[in-house]
Formats: sequence, structure tokens, C-alpha cells
Amino acid sequence: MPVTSVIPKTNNIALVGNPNTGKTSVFNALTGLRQKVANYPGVTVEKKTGSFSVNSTTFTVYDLPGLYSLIPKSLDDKISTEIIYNHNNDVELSCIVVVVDAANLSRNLYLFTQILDLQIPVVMALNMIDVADKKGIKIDIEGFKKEFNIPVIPLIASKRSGLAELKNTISDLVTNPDISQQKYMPIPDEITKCIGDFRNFVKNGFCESEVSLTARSLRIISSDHVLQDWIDKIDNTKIDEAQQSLAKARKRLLESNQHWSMLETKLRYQWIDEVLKTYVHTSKTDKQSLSDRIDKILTHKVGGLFIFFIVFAMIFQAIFSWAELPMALIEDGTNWLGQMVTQLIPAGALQDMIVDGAIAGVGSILVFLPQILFLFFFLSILEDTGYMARVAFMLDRVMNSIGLSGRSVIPLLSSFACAVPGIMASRTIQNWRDRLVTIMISPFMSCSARLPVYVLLIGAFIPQGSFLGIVSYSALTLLAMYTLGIVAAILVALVFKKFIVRTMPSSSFVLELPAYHRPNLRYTFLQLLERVKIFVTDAGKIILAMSIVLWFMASYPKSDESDTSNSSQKIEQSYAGKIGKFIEPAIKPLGFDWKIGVGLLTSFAAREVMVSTLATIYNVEGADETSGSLKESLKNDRDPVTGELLYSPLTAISLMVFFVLACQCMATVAIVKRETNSWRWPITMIAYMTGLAYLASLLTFQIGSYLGIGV
Ligand SMILES: Nc1nc2c(ncn2[C@@H]2O[C@H](COP(=O)(O)OP(=O)(O)OP(=O)(O)O)[C@@H](O)[C@H]2O)c(=O)[nH]1
Ligand SMILES: [Mg+2]
Repeated sequence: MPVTSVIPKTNNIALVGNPNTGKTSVFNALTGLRQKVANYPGVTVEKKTGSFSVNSTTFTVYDLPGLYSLIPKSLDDKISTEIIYNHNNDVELSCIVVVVDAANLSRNLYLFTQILDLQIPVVMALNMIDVADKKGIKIDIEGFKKEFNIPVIPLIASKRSGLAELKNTISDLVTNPDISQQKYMPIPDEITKCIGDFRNFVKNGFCESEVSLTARSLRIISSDHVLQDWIDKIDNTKIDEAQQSLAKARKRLLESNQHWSMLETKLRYQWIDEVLKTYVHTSKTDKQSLSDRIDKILTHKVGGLFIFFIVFAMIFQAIFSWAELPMALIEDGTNWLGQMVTQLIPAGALQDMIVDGAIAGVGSILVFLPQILFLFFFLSILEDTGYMARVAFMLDRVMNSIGLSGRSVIPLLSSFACAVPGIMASRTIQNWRDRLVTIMISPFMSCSARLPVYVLLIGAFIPQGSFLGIVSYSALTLLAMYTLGIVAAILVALVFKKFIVRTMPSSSFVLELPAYHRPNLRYTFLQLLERVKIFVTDAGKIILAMSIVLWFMASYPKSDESDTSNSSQKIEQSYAGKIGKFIEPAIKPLGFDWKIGVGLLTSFAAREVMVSTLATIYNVEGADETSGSLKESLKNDRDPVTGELLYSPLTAISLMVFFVLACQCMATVAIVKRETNSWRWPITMIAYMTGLAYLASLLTFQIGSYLGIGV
């Protein structure tokens, strides 16, 4: 056995670069992990760690949110700069891999040259070489190496090409770090002289090289915004002196005919322009104009919105029609399992608990897995092709009219999958109030956990058939529920903006439209697999536990054997029945009975638990009948006294409306607490969403009953 080498704690590598340049793709390829990759800026908003080994040396890799410059503007930018500067004294970087988009060199090299000034070993990962090729951009890689005196590795991260070389290069550089030859931005002597004294103030509290000190001093001098940030951090007693010194430096610069404002930017672009002129040649192609023409249509004021609507309607249609077969298979599978267990385990409480509690509860949720996967599949395709970025761009105007910017679009669209990552994505919003409003309305976007509830109720109560023979009534109802969520979000945003959070005008939204990509199906499927894992383990934990607890509460206390009452009256005597009956008066005006009441209570843990709750109740109740599917049980459930059908399509609509609007998700509440750093906002959220849900359901049911619709 070879002696395992001692792993130094310092082998930390950071992946840094502009947004959407492929950092996470590189990270996944290096570490074998599966962090989210998508074709729009601002996908990664947290630092993520992983590791890889070369010759039994292990390297820790940090994937960071993208940023345009070392001047942080939003929360996700700050996370990156904190690591780069080691502000928290926790991660000392041995090497920075700057991931550069070869098809957008000018903008990408800006951050790259800032990183060079830090005097940390740097590798340039020249990614998206395939895209650059298609655009006719030829890069002299040897020339780059010589110009900057650092390793430059051409990459196609999405195809994992160039990865081995990147690994070896990182390993070599970290084992043998020599930055004495590494280039940095040339600052003319006369400017350095003008800055001179001020550097002493900047130096306070930091230990860094002369070069990076000069560069950072220049950055502070060049921008009042950076200056303010810096002043906020320095010792109070030094502020006056520092400001005088700064004023002197600026005055000296003016005297030598250098305007200080934007001076850093000017110097950098001078250098970058020269480098590009020498080493990069672009042959003209008309490829660009095709995607321009597509963009004209997809982001058209009216046409674009229409296409957006059609795309989503088609997705819902597909969710219903394509999922039928796999759903039927899963349903058969759970039924079969239930029968097997019934044969294997002798009749009694244990058998009941496993069959009516665990299998019925978990099975009722698993059935919806295909639909959820289709939803994720389509969202991921839309994200990966670059269409989502177009949607954000197109909706900018719409968002402005409700006082938000296009920046809120991606967080809101992500919330269609799940509000938790959606709320995290709001970190890219610079203006705190905009961010807060976005967080507060994200849970209105119908997430995948609502899908089982919608699909169950639509399946049981919405008539078959289609509108004009194109879109089924089922898909239309689903679309209506999603639309209701969006409308509610808009109204609430307006109210928040008007009355609660008075706001400054939001900063203008500049989004670069990423190049269209063919979606990377390999990643899509890997991400779906991850989804399945999460879903199944969640079902395994929360839903299994809840189902067993509910089975117990619905089965006990057992009524007398000699009791002649039927099983549905027995269940009303159970703990669950008593709780349901207790809250029934409050929800009766919404059209709900005690069974739905119990489901509403449990669904505050997680929405889909509603479905497993109903499944368990019906299984306990119908234990001695041949139990049909949950859908059938709901449809055919009759009042034990009057013998009338218990639920109508109107009940179903009212219940769906409640689920669109109510805040029934612990995970969302927890993430809002974390992202806003106080209990005030999550509590506000629970209160106003639940209130709104109650009110809307009440109106739906009462007006519907009055007009005689769906009763
Ligand atoms: N054609 C091509 N596409 C790539 C390449 N590398 C990454 N991509 C695609 O580029 C998009 C962005 O990739 P990500 O890895 O999410 O980029 P990122 O830098 O982590 O983005 P942020 O987290 O938003 O800063 C995805 O659609 C990738 O599939 C490449 O070398 N060639
Ligand atoms: Mg990323």
C-alpha cells in the first residue's frame, strides 16, 4: 500500500467568472457533483463545495455565484467577493480558476484582469470554445499565455472536453506556486505617484501585495460607491484623515490631466482592447442574425406573450396526457404491494397500519411522480435553451408596471418548480425592497407540491372533453389555477409596494440574452434523477410518518365491536374525526367537510400531504369494501345521513383555490426566515396568505352556489 500523503488544508480552488460562463458546469465535471446548471445569469447564488484528486492529493473546489467585477452589487456578488478576499478568514485560496466565456472576451476579461491584480495563482479556463468557433472567433491561446504569463486551458465544459488538462494544471500550479512572473494591470507611474499616500490608509487591516494594494486604492478612488463601502468599514477615528488623503489623491490626478472618475475601468479597457487586437480575430458570420431574428419574435410585445402562453398551455397538456401510462403503472404497483402484504401479514392492527396507513399514504403521492417529473423536465428544457432569459427580458415591462423589475422574473418562474430555490434566486436582486416583495409573492406561483392536489381534484371532478377539440378541460383548469396564482401575486405586489414597503425607483434591468444552446439532455436526466431521489426520500420520511400517525388517529379509539354503526360513522368517532368535526363549522362556508378539514390541517406541513391524508382516511373507512382509487372514492362519497353526493365540482374548485393561495409549506417559511433574517416576514406571509385563501375560497363557493355553477 502506498503511504497516503498528508492532505494540506490549503488546497482550496475557487471558480470565479462572469455569470453564465459555465462555472458550475466546470465544477460538476471536476467534482462529479450535480449542482444546477442553466442558461441564464444568476443560477448559482450560494457557494458550493466539492473536491477532486490528482495523484492522491485532494483539492477542495468552491463554485461561486457569477459576478461582473470585484465591486459587489447584490447579495450573491458579496458571497463571491467574501471568498475571494477571505473576509471571514475561513478559506485561504491556493488558486483561482477564472472561467472565461470565449465568445464574450471583452466583458469577461474585465473581471479576469481584476483577479490577476490579487496576486494569487490564476488559471484561465477558456470555456465555450465551441460557441466562439461558431461565431468565427479565433483566439491565439499561446499569445494569451505569454501576455498574462499564466496557464490558459481551452474548454468545452458541457462536453467535459479539456477537463483532464485543467485538473493537472491546477495540481501543478498549487504544488509549485510561482506568481512572480504573473502579469497584472499596468498602471502608469504618474498615476501610481498620485495615489501614493492614500495607499497607506487602504492598507489598514489587510495584508496584501503592493500590486493588489495599488489596484484596490485605485478602485476606491475611481468610484464614490466603492468609497462609501470602504469608509463604512474603517475605523471611525481614521475617517477624516483618510478622506483628506483621498481628496488630495483625486486632486493630484486632476492636475496631471487624469480624471479620477472611472479611472480603473478606463485603464483596464485600454489594456483589454490592446490584448484583443493582438490575439483575437473574428471572421464575419451571419449566424448571429438568425438568433437575433428569433429573439425579435420571442420577445415581441404582444406575440412574445402569446407564445409564452401557448408554450405553457402545451406543457400542461403534455403533463396530463403523457403521464397517464406511468401513473397507471405506479397505481397497479402499489395495489399489488398492498395485496402482497395483506397475504403475508395476518389480519390485525399491524396489517391495517401497513396497508391502510403506510402503503395507501405513500402510494397516493408516488402516483404523481410522473407529472412532477414532466413539469421539471419542461422547465429545465426552457431554462437550458435560453428561453427563460427571453421570458425575463420580455416580462420586464410587465414587471415595471407592478413596480418590480425583470430581475424578479427568474425567481418567480423558478417558484413554479418550488418556492424554496425561487426565493433563494431573489438574491440576485440588488434593491432590498424589490427583493422583499419578490420573496413575499413567490409562494403564489403554483409549485410542484400543489400539482398532486390539482391533478387529483381535476381528475375526479372536472368533466372530460376539450375546448374546441384542442386543449382539454383538465389542462384549462390547471392553467386557470396557475393564472390565479399569478394574478394574486400581481395584486399583492401592488399592495405591498403602495402601502407597506415604500420604495425608491428600482435600478434599471440590464440582462444580456445568453446564446441559444441545444439543451444538454444528459444533465437534464441527471437532474431529474436527483428529483426522484429527493421526492422518494421525502415521501419516505414526512409522508410515511404522517400516514402512520393519521392511520392511528383515524382508527382509534376503536368503537365497540357490538356497535352496529357503519364504518364511516366509526371514523367520525376517531381522534381525526373529532378534530375534523371541531373545525368543520369554520370551513363549512367554503364547501369543505371534516375530512377535507383534517387534510387542510396536515397539509400545512407540506401541501401534498393533503392527498395522502385523504387516501389514509378513505382506506381506513373503506377497509371492508373493495377500495377503489382515491379519485373514485372522492367522486362517489355520499353523506351517510342524506345519501347525497358529498363533493361537487364546485367543492373541488373552491379547494383548489385555497391551495393556490394558502401558505402551506414549512420549508418556505423557514427559507423566508433565513433570507430576511427575521420572523416578521414569514409570519406576515403565513397570515396574509391564509387569510386571502380563506376569503377567496369563501367567495368561490358562495357565489358558485348562488349562481348554481358546478353544484
Ligand atoms: N456550448 C456550450 N455550452 C456550455 C459550455 N459550458 C457550459 N455551457 C452551458 O452554459 C450554460 C451556463 O452554464 P452554468 O454552468 O450554469 O454557468 P455558471 O457560470 O455556473 O452560471 P451562474 O451560476 O449563473 O453564474 C448552461 O446552459 C450550460 O449547459 C460550453 O463549453 N459550451
Ligand atoms: Mg453556476
